[in-house]
Amino acid sequence: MKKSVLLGAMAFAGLAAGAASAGTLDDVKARGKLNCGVTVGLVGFAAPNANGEWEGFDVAVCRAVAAAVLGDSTAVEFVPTTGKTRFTALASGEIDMLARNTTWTFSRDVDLKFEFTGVNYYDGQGFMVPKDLGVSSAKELDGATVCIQTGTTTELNLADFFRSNNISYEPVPIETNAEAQQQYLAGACDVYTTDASGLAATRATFDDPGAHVLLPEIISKEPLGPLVRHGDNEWGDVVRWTLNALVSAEELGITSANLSEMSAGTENPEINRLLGSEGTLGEMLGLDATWAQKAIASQGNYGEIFAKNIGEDTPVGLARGLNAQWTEGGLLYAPPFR
Ligand SMILES: N[C@@H](CCC(=O)N[C@@H](CS)C(=O)NCC(=O)O)C(=O)O
Repeated sequence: MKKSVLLGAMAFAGLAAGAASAGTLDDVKARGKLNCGVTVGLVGFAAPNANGEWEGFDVAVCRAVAAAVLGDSTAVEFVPTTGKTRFTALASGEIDMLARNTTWTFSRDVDLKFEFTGVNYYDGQGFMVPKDLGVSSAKELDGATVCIQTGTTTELNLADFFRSNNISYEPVPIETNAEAQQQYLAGACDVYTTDASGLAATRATFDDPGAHVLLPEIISKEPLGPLVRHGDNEWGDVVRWTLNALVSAEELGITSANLSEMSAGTENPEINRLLGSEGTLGEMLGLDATWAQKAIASQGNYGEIFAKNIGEDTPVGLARGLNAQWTEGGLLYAPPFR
C-alpha cells in the first residue's frame, strides 16, 4: 500500500515535470515573485523569525536568486514542504525551485527528473540519543526505536546501516522535524536520525542541549543543494550560477563590507566579470549586468551566510568542515566566471 502511494506520487511527478518544463525565468519575471520551496521549519536553515520573515541558510539561496532575477530579495513566496511533499511541489510547478536540505541522488536526478544546481552543504547522516541512554556508538543500537522522517534518503540509509551491521530497530515514522523533536523528547523513540546538520539545528532548540549527544558515526554522504525541474536549462543556469556567485565571492574576498567598492572595478578581471563592471555574463543569463552584485548584496558571500545562520557563533554551532573553500581544505569549488 505504502509503496503504491509512493510510486503513484512519482508517476505524477514525472508527468507534471514534462508539463511545466520551460520558461521558468520568464514566469518568475512576469510574476514578480519567486516561489521557493523550503522546509516547514528547521532553525538555522529555514524558519520564520519572530516577525514572521523566513530566514536561514537555505532561505538565503532563495533570496539571492530573487535578488539576482528581480532585484528584490524579499520578492519570494516561501512554500513549506515536507520530506514527502517537496518533489510533487516542484514537479507540478507550484514552486520554481526547492532549497530544502535535499540530498542529490541518482534517482532524484534521473528517475524523478530534477536537476541539482550545486551543493550548498556537504552533509552526512548522524544519530542523536539522550545522554542517559549511555550509548557511545550507533552499533550499540540493536533493538532501538528510531524516529525517522518518511520520504527521505535517511530512511533508506537507516535500513541499510542496520542490515549491514546485522542489528534490528523499530522505526517510528514521522513527517516533519517538529514532530520528530516532539516524539524524541517525549521518549517515543530512543534515537533520532537525520542529516547531521539537521540534528545540530534541532538540538540547538532543546531546553537542555547538553543532555543529548551526537554519536560518532556518519553513515552516508548527503550532498544538500537547490534543485529545479529537468528540461529548463536556462532557469537551471540562473540558480546554479547564483549559488556559484555566492561561493566565488567568498573565494575572491568579496564581502558585504567591500562589495560596493569592488563593484566599481578592481585589478582582478574575474571579480569585474562577476560583479558586472566588465564583460556580459549577466546578459548571457538573461539578467542584467549587476545580477551577482545584487545577490551578494542581499545575503553576503557564502561564508557570511554560513556564519550568520549556522556557524560556530550561532546556537546551531556548525564548523565549516567539508564546507570550507577548496583553498582551505574543504570541498567548495565554484567553476570560473569567464
Ligand atoms: N537530506 C535528506 C533528509 C531531508 C529532511 O527531510 N530533513 C529533515 C530533518 S533535518 C527536515 O528538513 N525537516 C524539516 C521539516 O520537517 O520541515 C533527504 O533529502 O531526504
